[in-house]
Amino acid sequence: MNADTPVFDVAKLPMMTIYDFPTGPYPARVRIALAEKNLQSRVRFERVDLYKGEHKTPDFIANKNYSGTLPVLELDDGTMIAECTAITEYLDALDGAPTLTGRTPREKGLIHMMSRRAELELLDAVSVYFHHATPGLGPDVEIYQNAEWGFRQRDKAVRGMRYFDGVLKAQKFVAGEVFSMADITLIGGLIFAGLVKLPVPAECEALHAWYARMQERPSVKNRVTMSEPTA
Ligand code: GTS
Repeated sequence: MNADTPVFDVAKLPMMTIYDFPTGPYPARVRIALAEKNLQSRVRFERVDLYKGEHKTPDFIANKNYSGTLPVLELDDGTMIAECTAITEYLDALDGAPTLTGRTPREKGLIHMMSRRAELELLDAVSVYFHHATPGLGPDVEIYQNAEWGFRQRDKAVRGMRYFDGVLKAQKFVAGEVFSMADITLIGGLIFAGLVKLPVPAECEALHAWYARMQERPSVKNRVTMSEPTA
C-alpha cells in the first residue's frame, strides 16, 4: 500500500442483512468469513427457522432464494446473494485484507477447487445423509427421503475425511500455506459431521490436529453468538 491507496473504512459500508439459522453448518461458513474479514458491524442477522420450514415458503423462494436454503445475503439495494461460496467471494471483494479467496490466479484456482472439493466430498455429503437417512428437519420439511442414498453419502463423507487428512499431512491449510475459504468450507463439513454424530476416524490425526487449531480461531469459536444482542 502506498500513500495514495485509499484506506478501507468498514464503518462506511452500507448495512447488509444475513438470513440464516445461527447453529447451521452452512450459515457458519458465512459467519466465519464475516468475522475473519472484520465485517460483523455491517451486518444484521435475521433468523429463519429451518425446523418450521420457513426457508421453503413461497415468499422465501420467490423473494430470497429460489433454492430454498440458507444463508442468504441481502445488500442495501435489495440484491439477494445466496450460496456460501458466492457470499464469501462478495465479502472478500469488499476489501483485500486478509484474503479468503486468493490473491493470485494460482491461489484463486486452488482455493476454489479445494473449497468445492470440501463441499462435494464432505459437507454436502453429510448434508444428504442428514436429510435422507436421519429424521433431518422433521416430517413437515423432509417430504422426500431416500435412506439408501443418505447412507451412501455418509460413507462418502468418511472417505472425504480420510482424503483431507492426507492433504493436511502435507500442508498446513486446506489449499496450501494460508488460511482460506477452503478451510472454512471444511470446518462447515466437520461442524455438520459433529451435529449428526459422524466421528472423524481416530487415525486421521492430521485432520484432528488441524480442526483443533481451527477451533481456536475467534471467528470459529464465536460464530453462533456473534448474532446475539450485545447489551
Ligand atoms: N449450496 C448451498 C450453499 O452453499 O449455500 C447449500 C446451503 C444449505 O444447504 N443450507 C442449509 C439449508 O438451508 C442450512 S444448514 O442446514 O446448514 O443450517 N438446509 C435446509 C434444507 O432444507 O436443505
